[in-house]
Amino acid sequence: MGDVPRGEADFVVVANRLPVNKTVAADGTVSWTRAPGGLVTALAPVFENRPGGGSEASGPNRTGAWVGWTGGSDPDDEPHVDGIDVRAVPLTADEIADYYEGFSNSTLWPLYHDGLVKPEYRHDWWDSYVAVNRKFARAAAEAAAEGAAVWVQDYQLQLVPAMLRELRPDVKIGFFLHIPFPPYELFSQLPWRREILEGLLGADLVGFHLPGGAQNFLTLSRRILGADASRDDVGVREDFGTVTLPGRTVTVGAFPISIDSAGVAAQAAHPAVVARAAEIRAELGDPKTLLLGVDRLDYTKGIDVRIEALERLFADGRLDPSQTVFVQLASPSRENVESYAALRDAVERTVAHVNGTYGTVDAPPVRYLLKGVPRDELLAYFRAADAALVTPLRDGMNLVTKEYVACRDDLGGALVLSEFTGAAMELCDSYLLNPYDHASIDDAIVAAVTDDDAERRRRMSALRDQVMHNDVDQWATSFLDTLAATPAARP
Ligand code: GDG
Repeated sequence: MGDVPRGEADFVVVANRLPVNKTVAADGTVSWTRAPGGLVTALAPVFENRPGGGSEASGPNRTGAWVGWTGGSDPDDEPHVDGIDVRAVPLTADEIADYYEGFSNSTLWPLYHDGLVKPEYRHDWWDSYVAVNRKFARAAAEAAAEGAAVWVQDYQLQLVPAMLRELRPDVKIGFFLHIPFPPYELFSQLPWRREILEGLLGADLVGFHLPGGAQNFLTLSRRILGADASRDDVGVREDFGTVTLPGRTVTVGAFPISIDSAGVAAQAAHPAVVARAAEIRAELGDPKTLLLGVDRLDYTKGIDVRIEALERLFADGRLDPSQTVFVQLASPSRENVESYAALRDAVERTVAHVNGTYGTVDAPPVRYLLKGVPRDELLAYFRAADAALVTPLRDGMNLVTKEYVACRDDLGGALVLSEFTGAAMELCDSYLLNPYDHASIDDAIVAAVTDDDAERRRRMSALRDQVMHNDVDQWATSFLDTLAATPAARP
C-alpha cells in the first residue's frame, strides 16, 4: 500500500497502448511517431487541449501523463513524442502472447462482440492478464500526484481500477470501455466474471458508449455480485445509475465517444486534400459510383458482409460492375491472432472471386489495400466516395462514420450504417441496415447511391449537425466533469 512513490501528474491516462509508433532507420537510429487507431485518435486531442495535461476538472496548468505499452518487447525502449509525457509499461514476449493476443484479444474481444468468434478461456492467459494489469496499476500509481484524476481505458485494463485504488485510495478513478459491454447471458460464460466486475468497481465512474452497456453492467453487478445496483430514475439523465458498495458509491453512465470534428473537417477542406479526392476518382477511371470501406482488418467490422452484398447487387443487376468501384482500405491488425489470419484469407478469397467474376483485367470493381494509409490520403478518400459502407456485426461506436461525415462539408456522399454500431444510435439519418439481413443490406446500399441529390444532401446535413455539435472534447469534458462530481469515499 504505502510503499508507492507519489508522482507529479494531476491527470493520468492509462491505456493499453501509448500513442506512439517506433521506427528504426537503416543505421539503427530509433525514432518515435504518433500512432493511428481509435483510442489514440480519440484521446490525443483531449490531452493536447488541456495545457500541461491538466483537466478542467482538476484545474489549469497542471501536469499530465499517459501510461501505456509501446507495442514492442524491447526493454530498452524509451518512447517520447512531442507534447505528451509518456510512461512506458514494458511487456515481455510472453506477456504480449498471453495478456494481449491471448486474454485481451482471443477471450475478451470476441466475448464482448457477441461471441462472433468463439472466446477461448485459458487460465495461463488469465494469470498473465492479472500480472500485467498489476504492472499498469503500479505505473499509474507512480505517475499520479496526490488527489489526481486517473482515467483508465478499455477492456485490456479492467482490473486496474481496483488494483490502483488499493495502492492509491486518494486518487479519483474513471474507467471507460471502448467496446460493447455484453448482457448477462454472454458475460456469465467468463470463468473470471466476478473478478472483472470487482476490478471495474474499483473506479468512481464507469463509462460506456451506450445506455445499454451501462444497463448491462448494473444488471451484472446485481446478479453476479449481489451488489446494490440501481438505475437512477430521478437523475438528470436516465442513462445514469449507481452501484452502492460499503463506504462508497460507483457512478455508471453512457458517454458516446466522438472525434475532433472541427479538426477533421478543416483538414479535409484543405485544397490539397480536395484536389487529391478528384485525383483519386480519376485514377479509378471516373466511375459513376465510388463506394468506400475503411477498417482495421477485424471480423467484427463486417468487411465480408459488404463485399458479399456487392456480389449480390452485381448478380441481380442492381449495380453495374463496369460503373462501380468499391475501395476497401484495411489496416492490418492483431496479425498473430489466428482468427485474424483466417479473416484475411477469407476476405482475400472473396475479393478475388468478385473481381474474377464481375471485373475485367484492367477494371476490377473491388480495390483492396491491406495497409494503413496516411491521414491526408484517408480524408481524401472520404471526400471522394459517393457512399461509405460501414457494416459491422458489432462495434462499440465506430469513429470512421463520424470522420466520413465530418469530411463532407460539400454535403456529398452518403453513410450506409449497420444498426449494430454504437454510432447508429446517434446517426439515425444514415442509410441504416441490419447486417444479418441480405435484403436490408442490399436495399440500403442501393438507396444510398440512387436516392436523388436532395434526399442525400438532407441526410448528410442532418448527420453533420450531429457530428459537428458532439465532438471528442465534449465527450472527454462530460466524462471528466462527471468523474470530478462523483462522491468521495466515506472513511
Ligand atoms: C475501438 C472500438 C470505437 C483506420 N484505418 C486507417 C486509419 N484508421 C483510423 C480511423 C479511425 C480509427 O482508425 C478506427 O476507429 P474505429 O472507431 O472505427 O474502430 P476501432 O479501432 O475498432 O476502435 C470502436 C473506438 O475504439 C473508440 O472508442 O469507436 O467501436 O472498436 O480513426 O480513421 N487511419 C489512418 N490510416 C488508415 O489506414 N491514418
